[in-house]
Amino acid sequence: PVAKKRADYQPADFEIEHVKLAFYLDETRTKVRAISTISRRVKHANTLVLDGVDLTLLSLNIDGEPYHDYLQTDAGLQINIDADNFELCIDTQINPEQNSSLEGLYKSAGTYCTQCEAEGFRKITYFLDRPDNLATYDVYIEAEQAAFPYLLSNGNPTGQGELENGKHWVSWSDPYKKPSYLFALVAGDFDLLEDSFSTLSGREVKLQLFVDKGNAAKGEHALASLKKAMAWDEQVYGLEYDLDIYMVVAVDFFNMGAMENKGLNVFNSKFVLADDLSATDEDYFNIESVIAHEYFHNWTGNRVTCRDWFQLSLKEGLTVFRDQQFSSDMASAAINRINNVKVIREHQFAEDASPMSHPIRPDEVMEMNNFYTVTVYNKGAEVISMLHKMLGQTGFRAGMDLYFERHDGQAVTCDDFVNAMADANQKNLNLFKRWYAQSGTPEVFADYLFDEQNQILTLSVKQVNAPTADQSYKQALSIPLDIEVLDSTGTPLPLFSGQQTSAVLTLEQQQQSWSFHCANQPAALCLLRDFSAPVKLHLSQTDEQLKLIMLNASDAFSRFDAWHQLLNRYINQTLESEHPQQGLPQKALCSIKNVLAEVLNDDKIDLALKAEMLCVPSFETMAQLNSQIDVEALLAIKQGLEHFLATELVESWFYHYQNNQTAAYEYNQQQVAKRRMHNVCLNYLLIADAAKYAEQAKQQYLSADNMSDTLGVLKACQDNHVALFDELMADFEQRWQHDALVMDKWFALQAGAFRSDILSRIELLKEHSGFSLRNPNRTRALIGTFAFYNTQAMHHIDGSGYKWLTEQLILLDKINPQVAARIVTPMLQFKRYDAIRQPLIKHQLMRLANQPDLSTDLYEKVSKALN
Ligand code: B3K
Ligand code: ZN
Repeated sequence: PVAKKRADYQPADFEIEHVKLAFYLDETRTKVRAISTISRRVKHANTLVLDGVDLTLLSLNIDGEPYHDYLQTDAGLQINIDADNFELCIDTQINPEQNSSLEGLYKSAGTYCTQCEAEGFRKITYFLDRPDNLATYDVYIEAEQAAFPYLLSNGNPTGQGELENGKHWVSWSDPYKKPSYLFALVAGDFDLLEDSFSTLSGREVKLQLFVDKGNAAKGEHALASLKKAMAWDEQVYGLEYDLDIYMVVAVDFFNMGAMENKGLNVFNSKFVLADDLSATDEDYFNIESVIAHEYFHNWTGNRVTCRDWFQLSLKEGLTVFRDQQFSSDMASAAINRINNVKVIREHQFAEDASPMSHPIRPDEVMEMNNFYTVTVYNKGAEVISMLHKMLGQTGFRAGMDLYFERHDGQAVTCDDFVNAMADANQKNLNLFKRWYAQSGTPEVFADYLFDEQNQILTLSVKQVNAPTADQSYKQALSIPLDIEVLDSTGTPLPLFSGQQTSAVLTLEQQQQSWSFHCANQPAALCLLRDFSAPVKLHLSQTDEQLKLIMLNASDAFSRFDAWHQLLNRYINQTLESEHPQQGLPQKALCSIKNVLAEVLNDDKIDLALKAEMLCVPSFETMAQLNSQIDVEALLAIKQGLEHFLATELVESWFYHYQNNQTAAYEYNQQQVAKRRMHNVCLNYLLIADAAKYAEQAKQQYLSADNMSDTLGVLKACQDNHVALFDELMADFEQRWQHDALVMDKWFALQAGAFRSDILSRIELLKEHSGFSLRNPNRTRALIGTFAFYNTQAMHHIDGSGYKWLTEQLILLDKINPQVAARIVTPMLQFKRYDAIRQPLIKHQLMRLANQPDLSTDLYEKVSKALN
């Protein structure tokens, strides 16, 4: 396979303006007729090149006559034709039943559904399967009525009827031009939830949510979330929905979270279904956010779409930014921001440090599905967030308005977006555009001086952009620093001789300094308030200064971050010491404990933030401290610290455990914070004395009226009380075997347990009647959890984890390459491990590389890693 390059973009010679699709659904032999109205865009062009994969061509007609002047290739059709306007009619046959890649038309547990982004439409019919071909679609669907009473597609329904032999048909028409990746078809039998929304301008929109039979009650939260998202987009961006009907279908077999097909979203049921007993607070949060994300795409993605797939962040970075803004308005803004930053630090920084490093607008792609990444999505959202920070909400909104005014109905580039922002604000953003072109995590080094006599604070900052796997030459970036200066009482000081106590400074050169008025002697500085740029910041501050920030900074992220900086300081000292694998020394442990005790007893700190700060950072977060990963040392540090805090503060944990019981379940922010605190405490209690607190834990399990408290117990005993874990897991399985989404949690808990017999247990679980490699949620729960989160077993020094994972990937790649290519991720960064592990992982990667018929998905990643 060869990579496509962004620089090689060429518009197509022909354009499909309108297409009439007819589907005759059948398990193994679905017939598809596509009648395309085509016009020539480039004079004298005489070859129409259409994409098509795994299709059986039945017939090809042009303007009603059989036509034979074409060539069939692996990638599609080359039709020789010299005409300005013509109608092409192609009949193909496809096999949905056999389609386990879950791309194109496939069957998910009895339901027909489609997934066309990025390049799945070519598995349905021959087409210009590229996002810059915008067409209107009319769709006709025919299927057996009893098994498939609902036949859905994009746009508005235009007709329906019954046929002989138990079949029926429905037709749809979508008035909005769209790229093929937004096409969707669903056929199945469902429970239907209906509601309606009246738009700002007074139009009634019918809302329909389709779920598996018997699950209607579990759709209420998703439907309510949809209405909130619709109202929010009107209020904040003035954007209204544009069709008369908005449909969401939940399916069980889906490669990712959800898909924003025009008027017909298809969702992984994980992001639709919820009720108190079966869904956690996190599930409720995620459903609201994914429902909103897909809805927001209607403008940022569908009305204005991408010119080519290299521009993916145009719609994804922007839509993630919008869904994060929405979530911050709906739930705890502080916790939401902290969690978003964690994703960047734990996963995106790691991706940028890996062989898969790429800019948010990639330059080279072999398999597009490999670029739906934390970089394109989440770093992409941070880049938008920086614009927002620099322009303010009003300026940003003006830029959005101009973007829609200019580009509604078009397929455009990231540059077009930034240009709209620049023009609406009369600002030159050329330098800022480097964020789109450059990969890697900038390191920012800062220092300051205070001239007491003149009350002048001088801040000196420099940026270092180290080479990454994909780019050796780097330029200076434009980096907004949102600053606040605290005095010794923790009060923010007025800056720039005005009243304002915070400011956004933009670093635009390699090195820069600012001198400005500061009302009094600074005691501590926050330079990256709200994580104002996706960078690693280095500013040396004493423990006392960090504590001052922790307890006083006006922004929650800065407080949380100061605490992590303090911790990181001790962790780094240990990592650099002679025996890092002995964990943190007693003195460090005591200092950390004393700080945490203060946090624990500080009533001013918001409960949700407090619970967050009381958790020891994850292995993945700690692994970001160094370019090399010392598995044993990090595990020893983490476990040693947890154990010390658990035992030293055991009375406090017990006290706060008792004091944070929640009343009857409700999904609201107060309860969410309380439950979090409650379960953080329970975890420490079980670490401190598993035998003593087992009864407490069991009681919680037995009396829980919600899944957060149930899972809280299972997680707390997962590594701390094996006997109780096994007992409760057996009970849990009995109780929940009928519920696939809950059973995913069960599989994930099993796969994440640190125990010596884990590999043989996972082997057994693979034989479990509920396990199937064809089901992505299940596969991610069992194999993905092991690979990503079971550090001890996955990175076992004997290499058994790597070997086992590789064997699974070889099997999975044949079934579902997209999912396989996600789960290989932990092995790609093999060079960050020690001298014993490196060759073990490398050996397994080579084994993968040598597989006959390896998918392009895996090939692209594995070959980059081995390069
Ligand atoms: N746009 C889809 C993702 C499609 C992934 C294709 N492999 C979901 C989303 O970002 O909203
Ligand atoms: Zn998206």
